[in-house]
Amino acid sequence: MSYFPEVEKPIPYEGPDSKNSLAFRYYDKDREVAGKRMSEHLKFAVCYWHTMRGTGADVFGGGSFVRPWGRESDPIKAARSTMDAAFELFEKLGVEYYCFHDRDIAPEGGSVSANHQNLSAMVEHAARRQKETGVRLLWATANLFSHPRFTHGAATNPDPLVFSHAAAQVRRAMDATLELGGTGYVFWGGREGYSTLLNTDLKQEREQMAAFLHLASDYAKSIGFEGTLLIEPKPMEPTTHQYDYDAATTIGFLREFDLFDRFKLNIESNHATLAAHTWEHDLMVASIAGRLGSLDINRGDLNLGWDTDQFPTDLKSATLAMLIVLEQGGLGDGGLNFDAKLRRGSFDTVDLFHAHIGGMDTFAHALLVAQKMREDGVLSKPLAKRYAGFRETELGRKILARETTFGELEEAAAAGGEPPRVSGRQEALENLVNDYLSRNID
Ligand code: XUL
Ligand code: CO
Repeated sequence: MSYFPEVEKPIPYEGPDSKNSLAFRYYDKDREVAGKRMSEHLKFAVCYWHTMRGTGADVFGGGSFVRPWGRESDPIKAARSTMDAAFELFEKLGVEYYCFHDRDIAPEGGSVSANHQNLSAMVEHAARRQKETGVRLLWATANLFSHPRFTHGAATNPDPLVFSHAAAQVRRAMDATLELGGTGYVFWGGREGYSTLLNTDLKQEREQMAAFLHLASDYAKSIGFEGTLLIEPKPMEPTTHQYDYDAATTIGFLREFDLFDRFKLNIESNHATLAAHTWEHDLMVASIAGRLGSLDINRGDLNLGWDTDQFPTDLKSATLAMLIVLEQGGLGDGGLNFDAKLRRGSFDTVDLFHAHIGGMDTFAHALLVAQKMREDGVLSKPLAKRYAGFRETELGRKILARETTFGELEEAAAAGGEPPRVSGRQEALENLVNDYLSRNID
């Protein structure tokens, strides 16, 4: 049976002038860009939770989506039809990866062993579908936030028994990732934070979180998982304050608890904006520390203060992101996971296609613009010029090498006199970026 009869064949590439809403304008997977195929630069992953399990529910009302999958009363049968629909969607979209939480693909069983059994059954089903289609697992994760036992946190819960349940879940989710050939494993600390400091031992909760991450990384090593372990920062929601607030905070935490070499970061656009940063800010902070591993692509709404998880359509933001990704030589094991959901009013299954096509085209277009900007040195040339003093003068080199003293610098200041005033040319650079964004790319 087909779950998406409205899309008969895989979405074709038709070029920028196409008027077909079910075609790509920019995503031409085999096109070579900077020595790699577009699909290698852009390892898109469909996100199982929003795309397959999303209902359109919001805080004011229940689901508005009626899906032809997952309707069977037997939970495992429902999970199977959901997975069959998922793989049909992946193939028709031409997306080569997917991401899931354990509970997205397998239902709660009511006990540790029943949960494990359900997950194993669904991993077996997924392995079959992966083999048939060639679609691969980008990363998996454990849902440590929906079950009521995690109300006060998982690893940072005041009860060690809850900590143990979280460990049991992550253990099996890691086993599943390994079995399915996943190249990453993500930790998003949805409830690892507090709602009030009045009842929170902040010092201990951070220590618990570090202990959990050490245990998880040791376990990954013990089973021979060679993929990347990723932490996904977010400042708040559902907690008032989440410990992995943003890239800088998370990197500081990793250094403080001797975890720096074991984890990279998965940076989500809407999480960065919730932290009052631009996405490129958090990407840059992660990248310069050598810790940028993967991207969750979506966008927020500037008029709303929450995680709206809209599909990414902002070419400028995507281009600035791709500049950073290209500069660090790609994402390695990582990819671009659509952590994005349809609006409540977009309830047709074909809306899923429009949404993903738009997102893929946005990043494909962005990749082309970013590469062109790099070739032309649009930002790198003025940047090199702006900091030339630190590279090209004895004074600058000695400061960076920490081979000078305040005494010596006072002498340099007195001898050099008043420094020349140099404009930052912000507006000119903004205009240049706009110029590249609006050019025809061929
Ligand atoms: C929530 C969020 C998560 C993680 C995976 O805001 O982004 O879905 O990506 O747990
Ligand atoms: Co996310």
